[in-house]
Amino acid sequence: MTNKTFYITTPIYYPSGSPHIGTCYTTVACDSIARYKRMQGYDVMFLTGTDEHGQKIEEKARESKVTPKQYVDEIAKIFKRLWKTMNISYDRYIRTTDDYHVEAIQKIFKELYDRGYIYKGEYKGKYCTPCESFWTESQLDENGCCPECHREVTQASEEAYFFKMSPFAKRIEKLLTETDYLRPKSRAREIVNNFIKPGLEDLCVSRTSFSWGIPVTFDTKHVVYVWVDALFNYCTALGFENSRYNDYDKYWPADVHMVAKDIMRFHAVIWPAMLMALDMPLPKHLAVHGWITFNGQKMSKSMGNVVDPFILSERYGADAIRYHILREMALGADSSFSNEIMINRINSDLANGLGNLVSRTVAMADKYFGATLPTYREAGEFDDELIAKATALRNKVDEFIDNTQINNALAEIFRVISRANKYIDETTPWILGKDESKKARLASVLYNLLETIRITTTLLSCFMPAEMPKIWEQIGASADDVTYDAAGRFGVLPLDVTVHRGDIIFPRIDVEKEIDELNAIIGNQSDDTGSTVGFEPEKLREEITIDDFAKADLRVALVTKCEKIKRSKKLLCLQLDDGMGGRQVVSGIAEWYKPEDLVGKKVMIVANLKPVKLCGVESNGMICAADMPDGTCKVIHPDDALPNGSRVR
Ligand code: ME8
Repeated sequence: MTNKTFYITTPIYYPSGSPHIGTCYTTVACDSIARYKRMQGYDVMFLTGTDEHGQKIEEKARESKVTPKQYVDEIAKIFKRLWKTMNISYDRYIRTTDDYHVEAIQKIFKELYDRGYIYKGEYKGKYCTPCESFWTESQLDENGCCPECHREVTQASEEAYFFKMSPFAKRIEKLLTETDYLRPKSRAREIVNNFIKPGLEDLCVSRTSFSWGIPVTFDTKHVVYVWVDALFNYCTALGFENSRYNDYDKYWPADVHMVAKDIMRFHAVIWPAMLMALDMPLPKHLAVHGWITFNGQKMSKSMGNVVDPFILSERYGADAIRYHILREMALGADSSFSNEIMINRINSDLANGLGNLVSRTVAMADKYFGATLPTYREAGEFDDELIAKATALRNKVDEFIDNTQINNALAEIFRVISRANKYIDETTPWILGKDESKKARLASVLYNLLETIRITTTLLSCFMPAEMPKIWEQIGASADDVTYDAAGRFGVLPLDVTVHRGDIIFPRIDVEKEIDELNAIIGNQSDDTGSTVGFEPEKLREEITIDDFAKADLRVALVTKCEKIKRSKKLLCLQLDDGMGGRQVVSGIAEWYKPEDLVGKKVMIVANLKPVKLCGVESNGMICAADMPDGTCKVIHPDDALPNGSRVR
């Protein structure tokens, strides 16, 4: 371990709504960079967490008839489960309700007050509760709504403390325009023109109209504005103004804060201003990425276009999902998500590109040399170019990572993978294999391919940590062969390396069949996701007539047999006596029910749903179930006296 440190942070997430594939982007991106830096020998601190105070959370908890603390406790669990599913290697997880953070924020607020940067006044203006943002009349959109999320704002008028922004305007403008703090640079001009040039307004930093926040110690009817509470998490999690940790001197200032564009303003203007007020060093970089969009809108649960990361990673593996979102998003720009683009990307890059390269190379080494390469060699045409590209790759990837350009790093690695596949076509090992006198040449070709696989997969292991070790096993690479140092050299594997044929790493997906199955799941979300965040009753759907309802044929049925579907952790296959000769239904409830829990029980089914195949098993209808506050769900059991097949009206 060197004494070089590297500190990277994600935003801390609001515990509201279901996490979706967009939610995962920042954390997956930070995780990949953290893993890369660890591989380079840095002492890394990778921080994530949940932002648990504020009016929005107080309101949600009230609607759900639980305390705010009960509400956030449940949702923090869901985030931790999500990060486990996505293989996120965070070093520390902060919850802003943690005692040490609360204590530190109180000291920080008091210090800002004592330094004269916070004063008492009256706030009059508009407040967007979903965004926890104050707006002036002139900042509202053309409909008088929040300029960020375009939802309604409320009139707020209350005694409040304010933070003086104007003393820092000049320094912030310099930070944004003359340094490499904000990436990409194009966004810096946007901030300067929209917020700094018109004159920085003082920021309202306390609220009195609700209580779910950190009390101001010297005026306890006020709670600290949630963004002040939230931004300082990056320091309190290291032990700043608290005794829980002792890492502030070691890791601060942060090397990279990564955030999406909607919270750029807070991190580009308000955050540096508050640090300046406390004479603290500023973070080195703020990397701002765009949104993952769906049908042109920011993906979010309330817009009804969520794509569930739990379902997707169960179907394709977390590595494939990580790869897809990282590869699609260029820093600063939005990236549009669709299941079809994702599946095509997995097929072209992971199945046809990388997977194929590995399986062809290992199969040929096995076939022509009984798995162990001989030590004789014969160099030939095309070798130099492949070797040069593979050897130069690591330094190029280093540069992209240092500039937070993950998509470019991946594109560069996959260029070398494509080059290796082309090398197979150029050198035609299957022809060399037929001729005893060409064995030395064949051994060279296969060795060069194995080396290229070793280098590319070593680098890729930071982005796709689950699958690469399986490839190393197949190509006979030991732990010493897949280090950062070894990724910069060609010729590391022993000359007489032994390969081990194994499973296909990224199997090809049948696009049409897969899309059908995904569509069935989308129409059936509450059954299959297992990730619906509780406490937030779904909004009522659009009104329908009695005739619309009559189209759905709901029936009572008895479960006669039930078993798990082998390829899925979530699906159960149920045989039902439906009073009409029987039927088979597949349901996404395996996480919550053992097959024996359901046999002999009555259930309610949607009987006239178009049949679909889920994980290759035919499903004729749907079992009705309802969401639980903790994100699980429960099957609805009708009265035992009801005959099988009776209609539910
Ligand atoms: O803003 N595309 O929390 P948050 C890409 N608590 N990234 C997305 C995304 C999408 N569709 N949706 C969410 C907050 N994100 C505050 C932060 S930090 C001191 C306080 C990502 O849960 C993106 O990184 O609303 C965004 O910045 C983050 O989720 C947090 O959003």
